[in-house]
Amino acid sequence: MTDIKTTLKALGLDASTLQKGELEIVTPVDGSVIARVPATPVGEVGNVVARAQTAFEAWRTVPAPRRGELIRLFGEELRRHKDDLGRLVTFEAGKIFEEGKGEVQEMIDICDFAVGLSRQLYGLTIASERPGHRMMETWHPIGPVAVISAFNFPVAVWSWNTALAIVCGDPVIWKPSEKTPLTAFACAKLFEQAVKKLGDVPANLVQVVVGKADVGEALVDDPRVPLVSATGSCRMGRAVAPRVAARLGRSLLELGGNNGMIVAPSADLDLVVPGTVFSAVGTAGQRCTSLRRAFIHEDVYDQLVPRLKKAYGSVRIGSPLEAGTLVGPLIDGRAFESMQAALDQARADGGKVTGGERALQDRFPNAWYVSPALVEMPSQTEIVRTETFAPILYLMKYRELDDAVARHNDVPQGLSSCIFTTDLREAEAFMSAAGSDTGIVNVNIGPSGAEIGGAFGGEKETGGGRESGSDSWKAYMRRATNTINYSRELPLAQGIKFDL
Ligand code: UN1
Repeated sequence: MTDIKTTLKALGLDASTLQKGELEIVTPVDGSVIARVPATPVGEVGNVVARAQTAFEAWRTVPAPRRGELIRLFGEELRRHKDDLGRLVTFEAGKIFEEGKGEVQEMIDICDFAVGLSRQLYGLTIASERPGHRMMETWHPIGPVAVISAFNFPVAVWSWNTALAIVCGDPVIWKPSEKTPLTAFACAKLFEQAVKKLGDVPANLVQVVVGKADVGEALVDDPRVPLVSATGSCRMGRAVAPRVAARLGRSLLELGGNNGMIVAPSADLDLVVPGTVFSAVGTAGQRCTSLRRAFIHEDVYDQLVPRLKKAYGSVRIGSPLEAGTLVGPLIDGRAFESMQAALDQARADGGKVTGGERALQDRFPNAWYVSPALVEMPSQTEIVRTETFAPILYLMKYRELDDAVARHNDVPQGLSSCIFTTDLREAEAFMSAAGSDTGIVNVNIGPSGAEIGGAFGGEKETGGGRESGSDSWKAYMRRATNTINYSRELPLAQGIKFDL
């Protein structure tokens, strides 16, 4: 398998220049240090924003379809480098190569979407109540957008934001997770290639800042950044949102999930088993959309649970760089500790744990591989209501659908959910106003692995933001309502007379 140096080189990065900074980049694959990256000095953030502001002033007047052309070229770079970037995601975030490539495919897809969108930034024409008047709305670029992204989707989530922001006329300042700056540098390089190919593009449309919370805070507090799009934990969102709100800026939050599944008596268990395994153990349970809670009807519980245990037993845990591996490592030792703490608490609450132990310790003493855990819970205790970023699936029984939906919704988070049923009434009830309260609600597929075409995000502590497809682009623009008088009179709205 190609090594890290070759991968970096293929992406236009020189490994030897990435050895001097204070931030140690550790690959979760084997726990070794693969780079040392300098943090952006906090005092430099203001200059970065100023450069983005200058770029904005030029970019906002470039016709949107031409802005789309830049994203089309960026998509071509991504197609060309899909394997290299996918592999770098594997090195840096530890997800299996197949999923690393999937992440890059997600970037390519959003680029295609954004190119089409660049000719469809439509506003409405609205009937005016006044004679000889016309009303319409126009969408304009809003300004520099800060994108704060998480380690688990180090490139795709950034690209959802960036592809849209760029066609909407906004430069991007990207603060990647301090665990995954290399993929950010690689994306910025590929973007630069597209800029060069198009030509006559303002500098600094995409800038990367690296660092810990202090760098993020400087960015978040800057009033020249009208929109902060942040993906990560609820804790991070709670730190970011009030700061942006204090300066009356906009934030777009995509925070934690605690995604549930209902397995109804009519469910096709041949779909439930693989659907569950992919969404609960894929990405080692480190997706914000990972399946964490299953409510299984008591009539099928005893059939399904042994099948799940069997499937879990056959899942191959190993280096994410090796073909055939389905479960790679956790991001770090802290993730392992919080997984173990959650399992201990679940046991104390009466849960029966299968799996969850450390794996491959001999081969990778400095990395954190685990066997995914199934936990049969007597009820939805506090630990089940908590998002633990690890492959833990809590299994619970239900009798009445209404009760299962109520328990499903009885968590602070509201990102994604699903029901497996072949009963139309149950499926519709789950998707109805009185059904699941999450932003993504699926039928007969798991809660993870969304396509880019839909709006992505969720309610409650998930933060309410929507990114990616549908009309999410509107978050990246400002809306102007225009009223045009083409008559020779000046009638006032609401019929007000104001005669001079
Ligand atoms: C995330 O984990 O932050 O729906 C994003 C999914 C992916 C994106 C997950 N398309 O699972």
